[in-house]
Amino acid sequence: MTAPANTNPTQYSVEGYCLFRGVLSPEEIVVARNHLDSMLSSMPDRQVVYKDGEHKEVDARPEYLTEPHPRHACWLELCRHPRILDAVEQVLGPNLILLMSHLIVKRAGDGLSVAWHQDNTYWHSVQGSDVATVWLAIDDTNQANGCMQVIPCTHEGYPEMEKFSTSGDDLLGLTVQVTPEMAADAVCLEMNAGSLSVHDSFVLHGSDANTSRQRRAAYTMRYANAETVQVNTDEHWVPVYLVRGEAGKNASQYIDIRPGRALPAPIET
Ligand SMILES: O=C(O)CCC(=O)C(=O)O
Repeated sequence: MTAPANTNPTQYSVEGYCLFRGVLSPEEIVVARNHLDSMLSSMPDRQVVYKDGEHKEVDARPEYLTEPHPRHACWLELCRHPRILDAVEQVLGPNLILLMSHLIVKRAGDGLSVAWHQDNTYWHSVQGSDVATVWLAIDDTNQANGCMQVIPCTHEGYPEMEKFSTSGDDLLGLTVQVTPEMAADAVCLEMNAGSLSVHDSFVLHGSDANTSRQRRAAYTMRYANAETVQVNTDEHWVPVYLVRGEAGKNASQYIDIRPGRALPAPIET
């Protein structure tokens, strides 16, 4: 496969997100889906999650499969997949670190919504604005099964918005205030499995519950520009990995998994 074509090369800086279609082949997606299915089959009954601004134990749900990459080589390998990194490089530049990842699976007919939010306000160990999330579709995703939605251009000026409790049954338990006029501008990021979107860590985004008969699974991988973004690795809850280019003065804080390097042994987090 050739390098992914950005559907609109300037869209990321102007609107805060962009799409790359057909990045992973159908065969690669089957492999990822099989790994996911095997994780789902061994999910515990209870889970500690970060919700309503605190860590709490809840009934386990497949929306909360956080940080699989340090524990499973298959997900770490995906985080350094050359075609995924080619897409990230187009928006963040050539020097890239991997900060976090999260499998978000909305079961058919029972998938949690994700209230409007900005990512950056959840990541206090990360300083800087050149931070982006790759949202890789493992299943086909559309409005009915709760595809992600973005409000374009809301990253402009990099405002940090206040969070409020939703008191509802949603993934985060928190939201920011979005007026009906702002919500009317939202764009549904419908795509086939193997395609991905990239969104800025300040842009407003969220998704509806899955009320359809089709599962919606996605793998989110969070990257930053290694030169302009600082990570307090003492406070950060998972290792930070150098995946492409140079890490500069912070190199000693990161695990080097650039092409050709062996992956480190899986760790318990
Ligand atoms: O998967 C979703 O619906 C929301 C994803 C999200 O909020 C994120 O990737 O930051």
